[in-house]
Amino acid sequence: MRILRQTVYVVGHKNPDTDSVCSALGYAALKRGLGFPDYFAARAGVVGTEARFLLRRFGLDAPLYLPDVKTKVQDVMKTDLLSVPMDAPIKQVYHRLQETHGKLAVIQRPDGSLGGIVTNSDLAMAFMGAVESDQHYLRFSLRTLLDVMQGTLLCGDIDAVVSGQIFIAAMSPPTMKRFLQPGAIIITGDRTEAQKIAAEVSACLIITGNAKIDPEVLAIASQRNMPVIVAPGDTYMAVRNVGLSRAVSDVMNQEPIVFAPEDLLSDVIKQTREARHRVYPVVNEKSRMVAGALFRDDLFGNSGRNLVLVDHNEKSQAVAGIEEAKILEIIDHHRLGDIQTSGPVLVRNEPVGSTATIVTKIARENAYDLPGEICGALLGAILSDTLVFRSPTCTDMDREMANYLAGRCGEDPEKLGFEMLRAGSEVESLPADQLIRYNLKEYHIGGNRAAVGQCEVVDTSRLLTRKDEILTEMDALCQSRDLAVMIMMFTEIMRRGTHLLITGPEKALIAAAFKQKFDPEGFFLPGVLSRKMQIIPKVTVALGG
Ligand SMILES: [Mn+2]
Repeated sequence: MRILRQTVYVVGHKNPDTDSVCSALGYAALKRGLGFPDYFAARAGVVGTEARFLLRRFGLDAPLYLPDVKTKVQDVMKTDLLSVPMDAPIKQVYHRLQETHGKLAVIQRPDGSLGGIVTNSDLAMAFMGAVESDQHYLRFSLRTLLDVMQGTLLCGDIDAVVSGQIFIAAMSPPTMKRFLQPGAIIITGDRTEAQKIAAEVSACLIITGNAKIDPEVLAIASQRNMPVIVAPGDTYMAVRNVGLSRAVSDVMNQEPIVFAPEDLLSDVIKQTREARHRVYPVVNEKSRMVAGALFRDDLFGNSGRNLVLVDHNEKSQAVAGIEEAKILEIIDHHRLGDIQTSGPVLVRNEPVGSTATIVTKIARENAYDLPGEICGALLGAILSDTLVFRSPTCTDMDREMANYLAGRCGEDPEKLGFEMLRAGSEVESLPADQLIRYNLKEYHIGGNRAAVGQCEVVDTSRLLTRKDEILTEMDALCQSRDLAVMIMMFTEIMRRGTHLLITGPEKALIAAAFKQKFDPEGFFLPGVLSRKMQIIPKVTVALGG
């Protein structure tokens, strides 16, 4: 799909959990249903097994994968370009540029690849060059010349390409003989003597004013297979038209600076600081086909991609390149973090158990009936975030919206919830490096960085047999991301508690926050199920945020 500027992406956080995936789908569907066709669900990472189960169950496609939202050349380039073949006469190119109010013509080779570009100023320069030079050497295709001059070919091969010095036979025959070089292109009127000299030595004879040609002259020319053209208009017009019949490839810029559609706009701005051309062609890297053109005016002042953030509001959790994007709305149920916007934003943040609850609420406020399959996905998201209504984050509002959605999609919440959690617990078999990143969120607290991962598991003790391997990966992540602390939560819904593993320079501080002495084995916290409500506030206090 081609990415259009007006498209609005509804996107959840990195390492998207079920709520992020389904709320994005739900809110995009709601917006489209309310008459905004440009809203599309996106995701900043891989869909987890739990969300995959829901998508399969309700026959939904995963949101569009959006690894970053940095502005690319394809977001701002123009695609309605004038493109002409290599042999188009410059007269035609000039007229088409005027008609289309264009500033640029793209010259395409027969295979569609870029031959070069021509701007209005290139055309002007070509003329000035011709005026200022004392060499009047030209090359053109006979077919093109006839077309431009509206002339008639009396003899010669129409497919020929003619080249030579332009010579106006205005002088008397003896003077003409003195100046004329063999192989010239001669333009003259109804002057039989001059025509005759031309037929003997020149490369091409152009007779103006639709004048008659002497049969003897034509016989000589035919014998030499030399092109003879009769054209309307006076000699001045003929001379101009010969100049305008030149192929555009003769005057084009053959080696313009080009960019690819995927190039980052920020890189382009850096690279063009010196060159400062008015326009750059955009060419597909593989096919070499012309995709568009980037005008200097397009480089600046664009507001980036349009986003609605769901299920997060912190920069560290947002899709890469968020600083270049334009945030239109935030719909979330987490603490307010550090995101800054350039303009006012609609923010809807409610202390409920899931973003899907808020999305459902907005749909009902607008009296809009979400499609059944979207209701199923939103129900799954509420069940996932509230651990089937058992998390302390679960509110009456979550239950109310879940019951409404269950009625609309015909599912039993408890049954769907546990089926989904079972499908999601495949996470236990992931390699340790993937396991810790599976549902990981990063926080900037005070001047510190902290990361907290959470996995819902069926049997914590079985997973803890891999503790050493998991701690090694956690340590490595601490190092590479310069984290003050990294916490893994292994939440067991049946036992209604969470086992914590902690690494990082501030691990003892975090253990103390939970009234524990640090132990590499970690510790089990009965009743703790929620990262947001039961872990993050303590981490925030401990790290002095
Ligand atoms: Mn959520």
